[in-house]
Amino acid sequence: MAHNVLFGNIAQDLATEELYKKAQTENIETLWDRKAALKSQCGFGEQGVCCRICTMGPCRVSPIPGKGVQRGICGATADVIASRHYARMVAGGVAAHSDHGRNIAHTLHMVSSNGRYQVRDDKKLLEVAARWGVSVEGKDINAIAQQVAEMALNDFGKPFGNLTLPGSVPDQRKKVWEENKILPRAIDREVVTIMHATHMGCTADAESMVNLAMRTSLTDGWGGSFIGTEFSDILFGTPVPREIEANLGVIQTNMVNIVLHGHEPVLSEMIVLASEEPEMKALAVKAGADGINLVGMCCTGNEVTMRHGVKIAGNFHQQEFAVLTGAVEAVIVDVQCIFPALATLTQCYHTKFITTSPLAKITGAIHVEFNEKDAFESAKRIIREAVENFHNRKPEKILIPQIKSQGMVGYSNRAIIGQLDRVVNSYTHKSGSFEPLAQCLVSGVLRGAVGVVGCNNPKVKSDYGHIEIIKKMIANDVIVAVTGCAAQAAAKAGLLSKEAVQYCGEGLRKVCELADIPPVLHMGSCVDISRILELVGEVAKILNLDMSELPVVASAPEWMSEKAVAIGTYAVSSGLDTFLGVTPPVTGSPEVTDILTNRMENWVGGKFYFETDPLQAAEKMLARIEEKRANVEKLNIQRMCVTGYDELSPGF
Ligand code: XCC
Ligand code: SF4
Repeated sequence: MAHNVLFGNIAQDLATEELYKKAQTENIETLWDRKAALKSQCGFGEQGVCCRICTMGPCRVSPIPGKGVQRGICGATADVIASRHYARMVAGGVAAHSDHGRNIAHTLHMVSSNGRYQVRDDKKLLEVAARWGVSVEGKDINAIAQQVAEMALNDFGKPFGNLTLPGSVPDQRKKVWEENKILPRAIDREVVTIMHATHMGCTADAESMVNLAMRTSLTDGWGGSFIGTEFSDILFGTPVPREIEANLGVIQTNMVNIVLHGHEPVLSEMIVLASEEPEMKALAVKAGADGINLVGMCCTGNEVTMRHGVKIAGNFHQQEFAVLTGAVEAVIVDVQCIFPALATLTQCYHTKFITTSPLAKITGAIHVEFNEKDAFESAKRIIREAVENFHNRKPEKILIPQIKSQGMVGYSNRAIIGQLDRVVNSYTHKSGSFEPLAQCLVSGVLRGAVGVVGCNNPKVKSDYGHIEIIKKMIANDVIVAVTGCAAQAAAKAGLLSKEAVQYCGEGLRKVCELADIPPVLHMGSCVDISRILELVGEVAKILNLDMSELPVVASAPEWMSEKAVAIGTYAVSSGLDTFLGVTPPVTGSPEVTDILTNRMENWVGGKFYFETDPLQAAEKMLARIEEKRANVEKLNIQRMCVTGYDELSPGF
């Protein structure tokens, strides 16, 4: 295997760089080597102009007018081909997020007072029950939970009517959706509609194709993902702020190290519970270790760090590097974002690679199926596999980079409101709302807000895009919410710590000090972008504006997955400009490019920006935020006596 990627060029964080060197010495292949081996990637694929929808093809058409083949065998143009491909990416992403949500709903349906799955957040359940119109009078908490779960499960495939939308969607936004015919119907129905419309011989009009994709994407953000987040909070607790550590340095020499990787909290929650059992600890000690050290990766990592403070080993690009430490007894995965490469890589070490979901079996992995009905026993079985593996370690192969950072996680919306309330005089300020935040935006103390989300992608040096953009935002008084692998990049860079106020502009620094928050708020996993939607929707409602009028934008600097395309599309459809640091495969179609980066704004008030240079992207984001500030600055909000925030809102 050729290792022709230069040291210093693969990742922003030094732990990964250190382990990449180890990989080179041991002649172990990583994603970077496989990327280099591909040499140049397929230009047709990259521009979205290769169609394989029927077997008359594959047809690759030329993106250059008048040059090369202009149409597929059926006559489909580059615009048709690229738009269909884009819509299928959206459908793939929506399916993944929403099926995750569905699984959580099924788990909620299993709650009982003496079982392993219980209602942990009654308050949240009652709020959610109200939204689904479930009457709670005289009902036992488990019965309410089951009925809520049933309502939600039925929403996935209901034959008539529209998605049950959360109350946070402003009326103005609903109107925009109605006018554009993108008010979503049932979740599964929209995904199926895309699969149908993109079938050979259906939609052959780019505008109409993108329109269908927009409607479908909304079932993710405001449907499947929303359900995923809310029901996880009911089942496992709504996150509260807590301090954590992040980066590969959280792996410990003298412990049984278990990496939890994937997305759904259903299994990982049980593993956390089971690992705390004295019986499991004793087993680890008997095996010669000091105990069990759970560490998280990707979104499963985000779920358990938000609720239990489980340390973050790293994000998407670090999954192989965790194994390369030689000190990981088991990588336990559920679904999504799992490299099949782990199967061969783990064979070079003592590490067990354990798949648990029938949806994500991987050749070469050990499959220990996780069964919710016997969740705790399944979890213990899986932990036992790891503990029994401890004695197989090869000390000469161990290298744990001593690199980690501290930071805060756990900023659910309830937690954010709690922080805001701490400094507010409760007799005038409606406590329990985002009002102070809205005020800070209006006064200009905060210039705006941005959600930085998404993956790593070897087209970008790992974490470089995330970190440059976040730093530029906070320096300019723009508060940042992060989720997914972007959140973990921020954690590793120390940007989730309260000390990160040193990088902030004056206004943001004051807000953070008063509310006792870091300038970059870890709001969870990628399905938890629903928390960001909820926050933006609620702030818009307070100001009686549409979401598209707020100085708020979204950014996915290093995205790679179909889920990210779904997210970007629902963010734009919700009115938020979305800056993509990796160009989506549509540029072979002048029309689709124009729709995404231009026409969409006329439809829904937001659009995509393709900008691969993070510094340029940051400039454009700030310019757009300043432009949108005009909408909030003209608001003549009655001055509210808000102690603490007073000095921040001198204009009121
Ligand atoms: Fe996966 Fe959610 Fe992307 Fe990370 S950020 S690589 S999708 S784990 Ni969602
Ligand atoms: Fe080619 Fe048309 Fe078939 Fe696509 S649908 S593979 S463009 S013939």
